[in-house]
Amino acid sequence: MSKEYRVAVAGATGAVGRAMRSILEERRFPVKELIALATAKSAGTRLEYGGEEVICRELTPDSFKGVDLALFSAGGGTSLKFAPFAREAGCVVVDNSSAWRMDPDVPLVVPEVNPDDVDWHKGIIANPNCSTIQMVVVLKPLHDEARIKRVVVSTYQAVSGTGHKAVAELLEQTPKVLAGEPVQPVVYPHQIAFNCLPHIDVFLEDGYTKEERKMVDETQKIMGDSSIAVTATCVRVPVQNGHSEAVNLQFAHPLSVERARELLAAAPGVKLVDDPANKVYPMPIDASGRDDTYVGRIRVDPTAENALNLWVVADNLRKGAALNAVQIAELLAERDLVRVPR
Ligand code: L14
Repeated sequence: MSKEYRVAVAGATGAVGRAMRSILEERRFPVKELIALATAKSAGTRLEYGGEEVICRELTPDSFKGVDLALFSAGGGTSLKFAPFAREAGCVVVDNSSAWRMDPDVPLVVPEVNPDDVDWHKGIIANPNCSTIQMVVVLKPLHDEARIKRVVVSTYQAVSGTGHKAVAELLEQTPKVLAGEPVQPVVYPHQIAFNCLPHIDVFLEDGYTKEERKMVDETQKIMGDSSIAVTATCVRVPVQNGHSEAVNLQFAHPLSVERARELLAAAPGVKLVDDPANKVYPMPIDASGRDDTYVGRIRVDPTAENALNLWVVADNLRKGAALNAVQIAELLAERDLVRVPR
């Protein structure tokens, strides 16, 4: 008999929380009981799991008694405050916020890249940033072959990453702008319909945004190589779901386009979609709702030695968040690590 677990989802009513519930179901994670947790405001919300009604409860310090595993996606402040209560109660946390990612005692895991980092968890495992996850699944096989020295990435990020309210804001602004009516931005600082905002998360002292900083720090931590230089520009675009990235890579050793395609075609979690002659390349409308990370437009950058350009697209709510978190949970279950080491 394989084990079954009591699994909590904290932030159950959010965009990622909803995806976590459906992905646990889809992948038949061994859930004995699903506990839906959210803020007091959402407590009482009727949700469904495995064909049965689940009533959302308020997240409190006592929420984790008898719970084996908690998937958190309720914002950094909530994770900082409540993950320690979970761990105290013997409940392992997979946290989707940025709160714990760079803590040296917390593994930061993308199962296709650094699965063995789950082995040293102390009760909390962090799920990386959406833009970082889809980039590193593509970088990993190329790095193993030709060693990446430098990454220059620009992102084209969908509004769903910010949550339901941001999706609604894009959908509401679009017909208004078409009708020539004024729009009132609420979630974003500026109009998002028919626009691009080079601003995701907060600005830091050095002029970069925190989203850009996360891509640098998290890439090095996940790849286990702080010699990889990364520089990022993160941009919000009026796409509903699915992040895209233009990635420029410089390698220590030569890597042909043909060999890169071969490596990526064989890489776990990656699908090569690269047939420009037939107008075939990855797009967010195709990646949305899917699990793989799509890569195409692979070509030589003739302006530097051993350099390639490519284009990466994935569903930011799935591989960028909920799916990766559930894959971490699966790794923990496989390795019998759904317990807090004492
Ligand atoms: O997990 O798209 O660090 O507004 C923070 C920004 C998640 C996406 C994170 C967005 C991100 C979010």
